Amino acid sequence: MKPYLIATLATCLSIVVASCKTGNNSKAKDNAEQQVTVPEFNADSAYNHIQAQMDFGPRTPNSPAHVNCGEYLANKLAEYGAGVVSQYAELLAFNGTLLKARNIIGSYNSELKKRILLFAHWDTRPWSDNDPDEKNHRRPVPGANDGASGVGVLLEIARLISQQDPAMGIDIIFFDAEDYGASRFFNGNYKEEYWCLGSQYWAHNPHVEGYNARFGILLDMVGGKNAVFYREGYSEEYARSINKKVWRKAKELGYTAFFKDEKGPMVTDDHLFVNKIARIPSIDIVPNVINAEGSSFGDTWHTVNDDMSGIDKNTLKAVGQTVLAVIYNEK
Ligand code: AHN
Ligand code: ZN
Repeated sequence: MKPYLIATLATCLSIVVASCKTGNNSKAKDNAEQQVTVPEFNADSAYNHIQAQMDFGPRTPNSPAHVNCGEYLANKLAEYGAGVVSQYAELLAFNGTLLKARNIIGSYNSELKKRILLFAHWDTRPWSDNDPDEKNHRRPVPGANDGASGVGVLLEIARLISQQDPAMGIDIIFFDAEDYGASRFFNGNYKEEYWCLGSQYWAHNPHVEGYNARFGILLDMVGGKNAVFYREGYSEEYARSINKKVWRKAKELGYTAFFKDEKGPMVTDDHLFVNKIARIPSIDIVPNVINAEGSSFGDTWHTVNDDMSGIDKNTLKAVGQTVLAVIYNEK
């Protein structure tokens, strides 16, 4: 055989070997990409984030505790590596009160177009008007579950994101003035727009011009004992595939006792306005007690008993781990 022919054959052979290797490598890489590791949600840490908010006292809008807790939450997101923006607005409540409101937004991977929005309300209700004792109706709700729990779970998620980068951009919003809806002793007409003032403001004035996200998840009252989460009604209407995704993941992780794969009632909550006004398909993870008397948010809802004794780490874990698995598996 002529020397140049041998050389040509050898070259061809090495190219075949090389491309063969490349083939194997890219297959191995594909497999590796499918198996993301999801961080371990720490329910003790989430619980401590709830306690820290409770230590300020009720976070009633226009109170010093509200101002101080808002500052604390913005600093906490910054400590966990988020880019933080605060939106300040004076929002008009149903009774004519001007609320000095602050939406607190923490962003990760801000340069990415592919984003997930996670949100919860951080204010607490000025009136415990669902308390069995009428004498308590004008006292503020402590807001361990109704307020602090969603924020506590999201702060724990922020802490974990700071340690391990997900493939998606993530925005965490703590909405203000969600729970200032008309009280039982208000004599006017009921309007659902009296609730969720902070999220309505943000939906009309997003923190980034033209802001969009693939989907949104609202966490509301996600720390109660024996909480059961049904696929909420508006979420089914606006973001059915996201409900499916979340309830499927919860089942995979063994949390079917908390996540019941059945349709639940419609709840006027921050996600409604994120859906209707900002047009980001969003779901609400919110508990319901459904029995012969109808449906409710449980015994402590809008009562003076919504305190730390009603918080269960098992519920925090089920919700936190499910949401983490959803966001880390998205690409
Ligand atoms: C209504 O009661 C109309 N919506 C429940 C929204 C809410 C209040 N979430 C927490 N507190
Ligand atoms: Zn409430």
